[in-house]
Amino acid sequence: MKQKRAVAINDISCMGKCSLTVALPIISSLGIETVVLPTAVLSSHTAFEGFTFCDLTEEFAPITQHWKQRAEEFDCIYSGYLGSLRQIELVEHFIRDFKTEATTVIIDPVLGDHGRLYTNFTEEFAESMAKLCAYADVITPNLTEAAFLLGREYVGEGYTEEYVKELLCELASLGAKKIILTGISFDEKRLGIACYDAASGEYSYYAGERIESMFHGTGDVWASSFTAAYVKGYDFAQAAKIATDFTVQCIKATVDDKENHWYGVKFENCLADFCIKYARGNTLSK
Ligand code: PXL
Repeated sequence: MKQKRAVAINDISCMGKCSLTVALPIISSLGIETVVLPTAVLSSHTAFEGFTFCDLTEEFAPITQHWKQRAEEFDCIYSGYLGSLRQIELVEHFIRDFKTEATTVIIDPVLGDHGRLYTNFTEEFAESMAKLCAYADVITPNLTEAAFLLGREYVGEGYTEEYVKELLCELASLGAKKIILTGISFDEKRLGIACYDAASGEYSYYAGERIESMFHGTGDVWASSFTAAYVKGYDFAQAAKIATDFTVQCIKATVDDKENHWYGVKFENCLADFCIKYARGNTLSK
């Protein structure tokens, strides 16, 4: 019987626990084959000083042509950090070439956090990412990314649920079918996600415990565990809840050791639990 298979399009930050070094173990842990399409190799993620960056854009076409010749298929295309405008274009081509009726496209429009774009990103890049979102079944921006995707002012706190619903509707107008806004908080104790299904108009909010500590890579941990659970067959809102609970657990496993571990969470210590809780059930291709 066929195993479910996802392709993760993201960078390899050799050190720092984000992008592919997080996506590969987390998605694989639920029994899903995880094919990788690396967009760049960095010595570490960009929050480390002095990181190196080797762009892999030129590898994109030969790798994907090889897969195309072999008529490879994917149950899920999951894209994250993209290094250039050209790469956004190539991901668009990739989706056009490989998406079938059975393929779920999940785009995490990685752009920034805390109201600021990550190093090397521009507003033009954000505009292009907004166009890519039209190809997605699910997008998973945080509030910073939502603001840049929509060309709106960033509001990081003191917002209302009405404001969040307005953002979700505007994000849906970019063309994605389902939207999840991450890092949403309506009180000091809880932090969570707001989900919107454009077809049904259904809205839901789920929050976990808010831990007053910031770690890099938690967006990737969230998006990877969401992808794993969604491909596994959990529904949209269930998968979003699973990812939220897992991310909170990973932060809790790290918070006592923040001095040594500022660069990423100790998700490895939580993987066995994730696997035991969610790996059973439907892993077979449609
Ligand atoms: O976690 C998002 C991310 C992915 N890849 C690289 C990054 C970051 C965030 O800083 O620098 C290279």
